[in-house]
Amino acid sequence: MKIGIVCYPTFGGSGVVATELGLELSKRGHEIHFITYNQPVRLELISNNVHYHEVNVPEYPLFHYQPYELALSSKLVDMVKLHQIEILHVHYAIPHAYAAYMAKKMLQEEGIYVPIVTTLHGTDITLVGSHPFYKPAVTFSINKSDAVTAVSKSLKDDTLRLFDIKNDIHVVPNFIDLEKHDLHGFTDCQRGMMAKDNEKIITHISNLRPVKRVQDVISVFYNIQKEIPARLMFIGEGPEKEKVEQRCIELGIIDKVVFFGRSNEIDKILCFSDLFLLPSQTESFGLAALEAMASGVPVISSNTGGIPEVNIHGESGFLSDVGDVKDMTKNALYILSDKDRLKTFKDNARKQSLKFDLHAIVPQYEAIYEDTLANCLVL
Ligand code: GMT
Repeated sequence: MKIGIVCYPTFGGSGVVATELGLELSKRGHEIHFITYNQPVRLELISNNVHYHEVNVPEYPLFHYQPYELALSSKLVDMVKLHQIEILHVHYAIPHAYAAYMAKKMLQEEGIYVPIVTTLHGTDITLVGSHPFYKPAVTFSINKSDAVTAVSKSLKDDTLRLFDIKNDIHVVPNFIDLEKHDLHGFTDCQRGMMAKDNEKIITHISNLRPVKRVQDVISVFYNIQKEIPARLMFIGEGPEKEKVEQRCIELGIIDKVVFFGRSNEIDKILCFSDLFLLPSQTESFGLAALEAMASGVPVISSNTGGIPEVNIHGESGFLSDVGDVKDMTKNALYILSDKDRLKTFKDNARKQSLKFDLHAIVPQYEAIYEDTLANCLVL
């Protein structure tokens, strides 16, 4: 199949999922065309059947806001025609589903039919999409998609609760390339460079937005390091970064915290981690938690959204109410304070991640593409 993938090219989970999906589909013989405004961060390899087409939005003094949707729709029309793309898979509804629908209508005028699969990722439904400013356009573009998927059951339920949806929504969970996190094949785990032998390594990865509640990460870590020697690894950049640094200085723990910024070496950092913290306000899935678990790192998280579908309470880690720093601290210390217990939680975390093996999940997307194409031939 010739598949066009539209996504955000940034470090966010939706872009990561879209990129990993495209790369795996290309290995399975499909021709993949990424269409976005920058080369996706995890798209290191462009090959015979992986292509990248940049959407450019020229600046013009009249525009207070650059019309990205318009440029994207036009690019989609051009790329579908040039490369005979058969299906468009858009990740994150805003504005991708809307732009794809416009492209589809323009192409129909020329007798070309290209169906759209929309994958809902999280805040395109919860925090942003359901805002009255966007809701009518998001509802319309979900209903006009030829197939819709959500990355968790919780996100599907939220979508049906918040919008008037006429379409079926398929739950296709996020996935992980377990080989990349293969604990035995990994030889470059330089723990000694990051911490002393007696120190536990706690990790948090996110785009440091308010929804991630990074101040709770600091609070939990502060409590942990009062009881046992520990260091905190912070991966990611975002609007909360300065406040986080300032708080670490105020609490006198800045020398125990390492800020990696936007790192492409997530697997190396997770390799030497003992515990992962994800205290988010809302989280449709929690891809970062899955990546941690695949590296054998137990997760202390909030029990919001789709996280309970990923992190199993008392097995791969623990879940607490949003903002319950005390409970998160108690659970973290319970796991970290006993060597054998830590080993059990690490093994369980890895075992739980096996349920999200990309070899099991990617064929679900292929089946949706095939059904969607077959249905549109019937129409
Ligand atoms: O929705 C967002 O906040 C952005 C999005 C992203 O691009 O990072 O994150 C969402 O999609 C991820 C991939 O499906 C999920 O793992 C995240 O849980 C989800 N974020 C939220 O729901 C806050």
